[in-house]
Amino acid sequence: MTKPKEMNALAENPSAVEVAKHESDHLRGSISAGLADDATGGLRESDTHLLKFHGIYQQDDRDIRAERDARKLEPDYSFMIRLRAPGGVFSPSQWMAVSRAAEEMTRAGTLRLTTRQTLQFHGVPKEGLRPILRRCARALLDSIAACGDVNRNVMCAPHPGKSPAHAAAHKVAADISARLLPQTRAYHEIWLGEERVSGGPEEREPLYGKHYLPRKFKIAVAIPPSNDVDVFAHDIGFIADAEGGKLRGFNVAIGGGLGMTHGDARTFPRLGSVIGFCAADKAAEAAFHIAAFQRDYGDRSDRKQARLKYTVERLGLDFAKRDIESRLGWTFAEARPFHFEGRGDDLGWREHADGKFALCIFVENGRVHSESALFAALLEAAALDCCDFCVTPNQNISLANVSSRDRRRVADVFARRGLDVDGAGVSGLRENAMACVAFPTCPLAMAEAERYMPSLLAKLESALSWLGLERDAIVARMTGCPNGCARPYLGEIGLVGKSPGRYNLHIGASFSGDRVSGLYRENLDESGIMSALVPLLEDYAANRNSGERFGDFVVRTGHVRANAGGRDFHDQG
Ligand code: SRM
Ligand code: SF4
Repeated sequence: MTKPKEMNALAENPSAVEVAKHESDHLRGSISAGLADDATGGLRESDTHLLKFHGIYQQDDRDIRAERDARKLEPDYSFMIRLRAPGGVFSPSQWMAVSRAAEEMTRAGTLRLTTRQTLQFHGVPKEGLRPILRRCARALLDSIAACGDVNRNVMCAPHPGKSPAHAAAHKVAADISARLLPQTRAYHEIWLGEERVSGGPEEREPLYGKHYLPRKFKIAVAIPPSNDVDVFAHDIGFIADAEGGKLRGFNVAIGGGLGMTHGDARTFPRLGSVIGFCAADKAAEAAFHIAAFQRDYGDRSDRKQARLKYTVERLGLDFAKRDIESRLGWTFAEARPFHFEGRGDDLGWREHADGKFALCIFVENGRVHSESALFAALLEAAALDCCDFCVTPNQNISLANVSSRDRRRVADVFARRGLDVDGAGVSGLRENAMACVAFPTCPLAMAEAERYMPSLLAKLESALSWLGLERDAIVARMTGCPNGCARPYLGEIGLVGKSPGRYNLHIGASFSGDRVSGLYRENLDESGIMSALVPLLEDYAANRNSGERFGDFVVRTGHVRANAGGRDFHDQG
């Protein structure tokens, strides 16, 4: 049997992040001292690694980086905070709190709905971190473990009121989130002013130990036939068996993940592999022990090989399954059949099983500016105190749990501002599109995404309209680098940034998210993207079979081969 790697790798050749964790006193490091240092707007590098475990990223405004550098000024530092919200649900008072915080306490003045169903604040100055986190805490919100080498925000098919199975699945997502939450009080001490008990018992992390996980860890809960959470993109995907509306349990998929590096064939997107079925009340325990397997066997010297997907590829799925089962003391049952149909949101009003209503509103790339009519309308709807705010995995917002009596009041808030809430004016392409943040805040961006995609879509929409495809749903995703934050390798069209204005074009993922795309053309500028895509769309309009999706069409007609991801991802043969 292979020996657990954790301490070996630490002793041999630990990465800088492993060293930072090792010396951090359970994620405290010297963050508090750094916050008190007003000679710089940033923090020490080792602390910036630890900060992520608190849901915070140090960033700088990349639009003005070169200019500041030329003037010998330090980068224009500020911080991004990512909240933790299992299943993406915020109460009306929480929505009001985060909206006001975004408006009053951030330089960006925006709320950013993320692809993993939570909210980010951008542009928080160093001295504003404690005040904003305290304001969130008063609204019973925190950013613990929203980032870092721990289990992140747990996604769940929105939203609890949709059916009894959704309610039960959200409870499971909340249980998983609680069970895998770090136990250290570092967050409470640093940000909320909790006193450390001196001479108390030694702090213990039953799952994470002193070194936490080798890398980020992500979990999603899907309820077929919708795969809106993109369940195969996660370290663990729970696929509900909810036939007849009752949650019976989950097929469990492990080892999914999308991030890769241009030019490094050792890195690749991989779809999660189903290892069996477990009862609903065993899901949190299963998640705990799958994470423990990754804790013990994940690579701690090379962060590019440290995700569970590489551990599974290196040790084999059978080994992983057996090891996890021996930790659990029980075995997974045989996987049950399941079927996914799509990943989009139902925009507009929908009535749900409990007789309540939900209004799902399109938010382009998840960005809500505080000066926009949408921001004001959402705030006013929150003040009515009659709906929950659910962030969807497509970066949209659903106002859920609305009684028939309150439906008119909520609708009026948007109608008065002339806002299109049923998505009638949004093309099928745009409705199913996502772009990651990229410039100006993301330090890893190589090209624009969120700021560029709307205008590229407008050009593609002109082509779609003369081809009669403007209402066709096509899943298109863009990222500013190959890390995959808007899940581009699961787009029927995926554009992945290479350098400013240049993108790799991937095509051929399935509409339901169970097949990744293949690389079709490299290093394209806008005219290259149009010249590559428009003929494909023309071919699709003229020659598709009845009901055939764009991703399936380009595979069937041989424009790209069906790609299973994993080690074969780069094999274009
Ligand atoms: Fe991501 C890093 C934004 C979902 C894969 N991601 C980042 C950072 C924090 C850049 C950094 O490390 O400094 C980006 C911050 C940009 C900014 O200014 O806000 C960032 N990721 C995002 C968000 C906000 C994109 C969005 O447009 O919504 C998403 C936040 C999700 C959340 O609420 O937790 C986001 N990131 C994803 C996803 C999609 C998913 O999980 O479903 C992926 C691909 C799936 C996966 O994990 O494999 C993803 N992000 C990455 C990676 C590559 C990880 C890897 O295994 O190689 C990085 C870079 C890293 O970890 O080294 C990264
Ligand atoms: Fe940044 Fe790359 Fe993620 Fe986009 S995909 S947010 S550019 S890390």
